[in-house]
Amino acid sequence: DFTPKREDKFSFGLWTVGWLGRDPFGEATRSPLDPVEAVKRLSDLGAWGVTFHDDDLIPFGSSAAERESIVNRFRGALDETGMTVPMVTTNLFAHPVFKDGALTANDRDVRRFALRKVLRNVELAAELGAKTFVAWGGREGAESGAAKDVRAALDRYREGIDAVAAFVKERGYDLKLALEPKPNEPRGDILLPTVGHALSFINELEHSDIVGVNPEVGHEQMAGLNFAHGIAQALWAGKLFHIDLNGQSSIKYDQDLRFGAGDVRNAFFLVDLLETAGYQGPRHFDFKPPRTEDYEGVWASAAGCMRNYLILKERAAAFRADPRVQEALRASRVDELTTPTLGAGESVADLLGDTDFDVETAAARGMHFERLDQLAMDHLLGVA
Ligand code: GLT
Ligand code: MN
Ligand code: MN
Ligand code: MN
Repeated sequence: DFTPKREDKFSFGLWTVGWLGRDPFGEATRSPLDPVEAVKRLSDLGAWGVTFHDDDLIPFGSSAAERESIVNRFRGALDETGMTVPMVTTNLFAHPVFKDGALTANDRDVRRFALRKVLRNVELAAELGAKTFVAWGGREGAESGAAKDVRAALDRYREGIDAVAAFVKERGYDLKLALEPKPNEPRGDILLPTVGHALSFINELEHSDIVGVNPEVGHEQMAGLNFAHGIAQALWAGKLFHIDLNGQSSIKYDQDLRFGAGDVRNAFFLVDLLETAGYQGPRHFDFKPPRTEDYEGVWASAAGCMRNYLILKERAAAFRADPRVQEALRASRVDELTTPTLGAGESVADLLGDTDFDVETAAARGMHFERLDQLAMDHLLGVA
C-alpha cells in the first residue's frame, strides 16, 4: 500500500501548499493558508517535515516581538504533530529591493542587507533544528549583457556563501548549506544555472566542506538536461545534501507540477537511483498545486506527490528484483563498467603494448539496451 509514513521522510515547503495561484497573468485563486493549518494537514497526510522561507512564516518587516510570537505558535504546531523542520531557506527574491539580486546585486548596500537577512534566518534554522539551509538565488542574474559583470558577481556570490558558512561554523551549528540551481525565471539568465555549474562553484569556496546542492527536478529539465544524471553526479561528488522533487514537461516555464507528473520515465530512474544509492536526506517536494485547484485539490496534489514517489519506489524495487532484468543487465554488460579500465599495477606503457583487441568483433557486439529498457517500461507501466 502506498500510504506515506514518517520513515519515508517526506517534506513540503510552506510556499508549495500555500501558493495562492498568483501568476504573471492572473490574480490569486486561493485565500491564504495559515502555516499552522499547513503543518496539521501535511502531518495528517503522512508527511514528516515542513520547510519554509523566513517570509513564508514571518511576514517581511515584522518586529522582533511579532517574530517571536509567530515562531512560538508555529513551534506549538510542530510539537503537537511531531513534524520536523529539516530545512529552512531565505526569501531573497520577492521584495522589490532584490530586483537586481541579493548576494550579487550591483548595489553594495542591498548585498549587505541580503546577507543580514540570511544570517538572521540561519539562527532561526538552527533554533528549529534544521540540518540544511537552502540558498536559491533566483534573482542573482541578468536580462542583458552589460548589466552584470558575471566574474565580479561570482566573486560576491562566493564571498556571501563563504560568509554564511563561516558563521555556521563559528556558532557551531549542525547545519549544511545547499545551493539550488535554476537556469532562468525570474531572471532572464540566473547565475549557477545547473547542477554542474553549482558543483564547480562549490569547489572554489573556502568552506566547500559544508556546502552542497539542492537540485530541483524541473529546473534541470528546463535546461533540457537529464535530472537523474545530474543527481548521480551530485551523489558522486558527495554533494547531494537535499533535493526538490516535482514535475516538468519539457523545456518551458517552471511548471512545478506534483512529483511524478511530467517526465515520469525520468522520475522512475530518479527514484531508482535515490533508493539504491543510499541517499538518506529528505524527500522534499517543491511543487505548486495548479491555480485551478481549491484547497481540496491542494491536498490531493500534495498526497499525489508522496503516492507517486511510493509507487515508483515499489516499481523500481520490482524492476531490480526481476531475474529477467538481472539477466538483461548482464547481457548489457552494465556491471563491467565498475571494473577499472587499467588493471591493478598496470601502466599506460603496458596498455600501449596490449594489442589483444579485435576491433571488428567489438564493433559488431550489440548492447541489448532496448530489451533492458523495455523491461523498465513494463515495470513502470505495471505490466511486468
Ligand atoms: C521558490 C523557487 C523554488 C525554491 C524555493 C527556495 S523558492 O519557490 O521557485 O524552486 O526551491 O528558495
Ligand atoms: Mn525548488
Ligand atoms: Mn521550480
Ligand atoms: Mn518554484
